[in-house]
Amino acid sequence: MFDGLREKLQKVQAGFEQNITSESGEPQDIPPQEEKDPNLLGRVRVLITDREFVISVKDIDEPLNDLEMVLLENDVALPVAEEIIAHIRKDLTGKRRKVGEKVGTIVLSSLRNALLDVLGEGFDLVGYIKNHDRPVKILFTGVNGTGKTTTVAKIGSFLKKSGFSVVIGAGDTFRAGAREQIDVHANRLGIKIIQHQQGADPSAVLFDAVEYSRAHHIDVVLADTAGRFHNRVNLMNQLDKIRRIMKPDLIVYVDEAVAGNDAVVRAFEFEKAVGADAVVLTKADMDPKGGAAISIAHTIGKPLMFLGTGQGYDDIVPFMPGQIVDDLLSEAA
Ligand SMILES: Nc1nc2c(ncn2[C@@H]2O[C@H](COP(=O)(O)OP(=O)(O)O)[C@@H](O)[C@H]2O)c(=O)[nH]1
Ligand SMILES: [Mg+2]
Repeated sequence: MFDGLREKLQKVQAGFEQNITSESGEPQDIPPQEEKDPNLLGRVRVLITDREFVISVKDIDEPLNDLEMVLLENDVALPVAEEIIAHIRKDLTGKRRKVGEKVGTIVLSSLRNALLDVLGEGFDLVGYIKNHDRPVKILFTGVNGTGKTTTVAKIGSFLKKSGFSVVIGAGDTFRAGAREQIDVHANRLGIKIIQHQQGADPSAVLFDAVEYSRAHHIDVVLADTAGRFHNRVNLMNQLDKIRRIMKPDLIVYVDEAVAGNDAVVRAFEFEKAVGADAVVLTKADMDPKGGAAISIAHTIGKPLMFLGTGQGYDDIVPFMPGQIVDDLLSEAA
């Protein structure tokens, strides 16, 4: 996951270290009168070891430019890349570095904080469900083929393993074969599914799924829907109707990490049009860049909840910003 970006970040870190180390030079000369007096030798040593380097703008300008290029080349949205750069510039400029203190440690911690700042806090779905009236109704939306249906199945499996009862509403009544696809997933996972005929009104299906869940004291309703683009008026109106009738507690926008900046732009448009409370990015396993994962929460102001990491039911991980950043900044592939 995000291997290309990880590799490039290593190089940028090395660039920072090299520049700061060489540009800062040696500590200033010892005052001559002290140097001549052998009795003062002890005191002078202390002065040297206590001396600090001050990191200046010119030490970091070039590696910061390199970092910005790396971020942009890896699909990080421009405003987000700029925010990261500004954060590090502010943090490092004028920073005092003691003789003997490693440049790498300072740079790493600054880069780490800058990334954490834009990644947000993630979304604890299990915690949310525990503190919420039942059933918790979760509506999944997004464009075609990004992995909504697979994500519904994965999250169903994840929630079942976390001890919750789950019902799936087969709200994609539009695409041929969609009902069968979700039906197969639900059966394999032993999850109850509510479905109507192909072509039926998805609002009616999802309303039934909610009613069923109420009657049977189910914890969570997962509502799959047909893919749609935000500029297709009819389909967006249909989504609006689903929202009014089903009254979801959470709207989850699903897109694929590999779509990079397109995913970020689409998420922004969906958020504006129908709202979104959280985001799932699928196919992170196929994404060497990581730009969408880094940019999406900051751009739309909604947390990233899960990353999809493969085609199996267990290939989904709750988005943990600290873990992602540690992973990105570690040397291990
Ligand atoms: N590699 C990979 N493939 C995924 C992931 N999530 C979904 N897919 C695949 O993407 C394709 C489309 O998924 P689907 O759930 O039908 O998308 P939908 O049209 O949005 O419902 C399927 O072949 C899935 O197996 C993921 O996290 N990683
Ligand atoms: Mg689907």
